[in-house]
Formats: sequence, structure tokens, C-alpha cells
Amino acid sequence: MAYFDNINKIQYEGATSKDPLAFKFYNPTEKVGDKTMEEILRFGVAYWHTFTEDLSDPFGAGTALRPWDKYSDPMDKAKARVEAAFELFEKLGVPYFCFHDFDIAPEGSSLKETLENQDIIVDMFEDYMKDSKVKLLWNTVNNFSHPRFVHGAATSNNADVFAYAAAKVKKGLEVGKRLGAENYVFWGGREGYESLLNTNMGLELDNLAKFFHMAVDYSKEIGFDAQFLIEPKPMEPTSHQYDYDVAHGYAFLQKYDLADKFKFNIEANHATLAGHSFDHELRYARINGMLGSVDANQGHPHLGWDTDEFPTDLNATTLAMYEILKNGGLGSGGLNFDAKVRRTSFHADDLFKAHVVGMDSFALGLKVAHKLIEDRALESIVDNRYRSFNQGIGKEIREGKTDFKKLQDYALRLDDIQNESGQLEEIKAILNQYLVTTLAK
Ligand code: XLS
Ligand code: CA
Ligand code: CA
Repeated sequence: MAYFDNINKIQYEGATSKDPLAFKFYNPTEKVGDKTMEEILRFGVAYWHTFTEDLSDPFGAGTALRPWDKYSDPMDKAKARVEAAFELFEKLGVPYFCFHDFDIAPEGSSLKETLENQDIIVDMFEDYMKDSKVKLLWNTVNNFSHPRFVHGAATSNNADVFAYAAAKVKKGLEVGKRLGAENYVFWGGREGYESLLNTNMGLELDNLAKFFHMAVDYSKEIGFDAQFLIEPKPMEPTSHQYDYDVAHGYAFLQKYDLADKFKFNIEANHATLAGHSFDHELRYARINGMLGSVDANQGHPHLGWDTDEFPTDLNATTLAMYEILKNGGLGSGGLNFDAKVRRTSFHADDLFKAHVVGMDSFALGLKVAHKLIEDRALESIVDNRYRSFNQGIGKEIREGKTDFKKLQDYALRLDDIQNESGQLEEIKAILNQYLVTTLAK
């Protein structure tokens, strides 16, 4: 049965195509450097935004018109979503998908029934994946929506909730193993606090670390060798989330001896909520060997919350791809569209058009970033800017061959310190030139 009858397989038509349902830049088999776009970009569809999101907002009801809405029984609806999902994956030519336990099957009246509901859908996934090239980029569990997680999950003050959260993650790891997930994600939606007045921060952080250690141990026990990923976000729904940004997360992982077990899943909109740029978070992870995967979306410049828009900003996708290429790719990670269509884009077709523009935006970003690296356009500027560290006192500082006494002697002999322009406007103009000339091809 087809859910998207009016949509054919999306084809690459090139930059001048006027068809909103054709790729302008994403040409899966085209090589950029020594790999194809498909191999580098590793796109994924987020199950929650594309199949369960109803497009409600805090002020209004859902607007989404979806072909599976004709089913009222929650399990029938869940099954229809699987059928529709694989149709969408194939038509878009997206190689991966991601989900939370909560997205794929309804909660039952007990934990046992909830896990059984999941098994029915996971069986279906397994069947569909046998006949398809689509793979699971990552799965995770939703330990934040249900009222039982009101005070947190692994950082709840209530030990029964900690146990319940662990039971769900245990199942999540088993499901990930069954479906061959390449990564497993932890996003701590309620792992933070509302106020310090009633919070034992030290205990909560210790408990969170114990939770992660138990997850690592259990995954070893069952032979699930996916890359574990922490997804930082500074706030929302909590006023402070413990995995605030990559730097906070990395400090936590190091303190609790977990840094070799985890990497980061970096979401663009979470970076901007933390007061960083997307490329800042990618850079921070990259230089520490911690860049795992990406949630590809963008925030709205006027809104201070997580709008999860489909990525269209070419500057941001270029700088993101720059970091990813400099990282040597994403390894087992990918670019997951943790993005939802706007409330006003309520037709099912909009789901396809949104993914098409997202994929095109990253494909173009990839091409520009590749050219920037090939020409050493930014590297030569940066190398030149730091050249004082290649010889003389700079070289001694770098090599650890000096100390404060020697530096003071040196400084006392300086009669003039010369600085040079950082040339930022010139550099931004160069970036624009690369964007435009790549677009024109
Ligand atoms: C919410 C997060 C969430 C994670 C997975 O803001 O982006 O969807 O990606 O739990
Ligand atoms: Ca995310
Ligand atoms: Ca988000």
C-alpha cells in the first residue's frame, strides 16, 4: 500500500531545476574528493518529527495532515507509520533513520505491555530492513515526556524512577543490537534542574555517571558495539541541563572516566541555544576527538527556543561540512534531520520538500567546504596568522622550552610590539566568493 501516491522517487536534476521535488545539489553518486556524496553525508530521517509530530505549538492544536491519521487504534497507526516510513526513506534515497522507543509504539498500561508493543514494531522494522538498504543510524529512549520523569530520569530524586529509566535504556540497547544500530544516543531532556534550591547537584551527577557506566557494561554484556553519543543541550525543558554543551559534557565524561566510551551528537539548534555557533560545537568536539554525529537542523534567529527547522542556511552548512571534512568524516555517525516542517507546512508533500532542501543545503555546503580545504583558502590565512609560533620565542613556547623568567627577560628587551589586522571582512568576502562560484557551477 502506498501512502505518498503522488510522490515519485526524488531524482537529481541539477542547480537549474524548478521542481521542488528534485535535488538541485545532492547527487548521491557524485564524488567529492575520493568519496561519494552519499558516503560522506550519511543522511538520516528523524522518526519523531516526520512520523509522529502533529505540528501543535504551545498556543495551538496540531495541523499536520498525514495519511496514517485514518487509523484510530494506536497500534494500527504505529504499523501504518512503519509502512509509510520505508516508502519515504526509499523515495528520498535516505540511507538511515533514527527513533526514540516512544515514537515507534504507544505506551501500554504497564512497562511490560510497553515493551511488548515495541517488540511488535521492531519485528516489523526488522522485516522491512531485510528488503531495504536503509539502516538504523541510532536509537534512543524517551525518558522525558511521561509525567513519571517530572524530576528527571537518571538524575531524578526518586530512585524508582532511576530504575524505570534504566529498564527502558536496557531495552533500547537490546533493540539497537537487534536492528544493527551504528550509534546509541543519550539526550538528557530532564537531566538537569529547575532550581538549585531543592537540588543535590553532586548526587545527581554521580548518579548520571553510574547510569552511563551501567549502560556501557550492559552493551558489552550483550555484544552491542554501537558508538555511544551524548547530545548536549543547555536548557529546555529544564532551566539548566547537565549536558549543557560539548565542553560541559566533555568535562563530565573525563571526571567520571567515560571519555573513551562516548562521543557527541551535535545539534545545530542546541549549539545556538547555548550561545555558540554550530561550527563552534563541531570544532570543540573535533579538536578533542569527540565528534560523533550531527543532528542537522537550524534555529530561528528571533526565537529563543528549539525550533528545529530544516537546515537551509548555506553559510552554516558550509562551515559545518568544513569541520566534518577536517575530522575525516563522521565515522559511524551521520547527518540526522532532527527537524520539523513549520506548522503552516501541514501537507504530507511538505515532508519531502523539507528533506530535499535540507539534503541540498548540506550537499552544497560539502562542495564549498571541500573546495575551501583543497585550496587551503582558510588554512593559509590561519597558518599565516599564527606564524609567530613557528620560530624564535613562539617556537620555544610551543615546545615547552621556556618559562616565566625567560619570557620576562625577552619582554623587557622588546621596545615595540607590532600586531597585524585579522582581516575578517576580507575572509568573509572570500567565503562568499567560494559559495557563489560553487553555486554557479
Ligand atoms: C530534543 C532533542 C532530542 C534528541 C533525541 O531537543 O533534540 O530530540 O535528539 O532525544
Ligand atoms: Ca536532537
Ligand atoms: Ca532540538
